[in-house]
Amino acid sequence: MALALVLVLVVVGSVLFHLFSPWWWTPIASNWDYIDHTLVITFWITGFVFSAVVLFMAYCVWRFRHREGQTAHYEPESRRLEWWLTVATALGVTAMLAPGLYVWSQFISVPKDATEVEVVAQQWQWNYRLPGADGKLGRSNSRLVSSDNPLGVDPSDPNGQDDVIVEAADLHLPIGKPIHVLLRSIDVLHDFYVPEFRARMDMVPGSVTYFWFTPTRTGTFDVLCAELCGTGHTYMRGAVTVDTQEDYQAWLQEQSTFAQLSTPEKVGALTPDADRTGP
Ligand SMILES: [Cu+2]
Repeated sequence: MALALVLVLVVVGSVLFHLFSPWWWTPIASNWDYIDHTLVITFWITGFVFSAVVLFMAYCVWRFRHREGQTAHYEPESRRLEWWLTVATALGVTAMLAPGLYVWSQFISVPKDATEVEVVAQQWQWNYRLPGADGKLGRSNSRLVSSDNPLGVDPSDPNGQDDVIVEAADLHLPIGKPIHVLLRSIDVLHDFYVPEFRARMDMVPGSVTYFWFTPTRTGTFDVLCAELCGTGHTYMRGAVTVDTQEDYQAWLQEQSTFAQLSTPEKVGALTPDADRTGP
């Protein structure tokens, strides 16, 4: 009897813990509320099944408790029960998988008007590259990586000359514009993760992975590496700031292009007549 009661309390306690838990997602800052919905659906299904199974166990412990003179029936098979359980399980698994597949197809279907932003990971820092005035990122190759060319931008590609290079510093993005995130690594596996964006993706040396999102809220958010990448993994932190359009432009003006970094005397002026000194 006590055991049945404990099982019931486990269910009640788990549900209450879920409802009153202080741990929940950080407030969302992107268009991916679909991802939150899929998690809620999974919570409902797994929560329902967990409660049903444990309550059924409690019921059995109570209903079929030891009684003098009572013996168990031997019933190795029940076709009806097997069918019923197979169909119910298949429906439950489908209900958990289908929303995820739907979200995934959206996650990798980049809108045509999205701006490309490249994230380049290395042990143990985050670098970024934004297309310059031409709106195009130049070719890159990790064989070209050097101290003067930390992201391995191909100097022979004219599209790359005006690319904005952000090395080991914070990324800024304008609010409300879709961003096509291209992910590269120049050494080992990393994973670009900003919890508020509800988006992350592994970065695989030798290939370019991608996803897209639209920032929906201004603020500064942590960038985490979500793939164990060596002894400095836990320190591989960064920040991305979502700005209003004006703040974003102001930040952009202070960044250096690939051409400027290659010819150090010109560093610091995106526009030739900018009335400022370089970083
Ligand atoms: Cu990493």
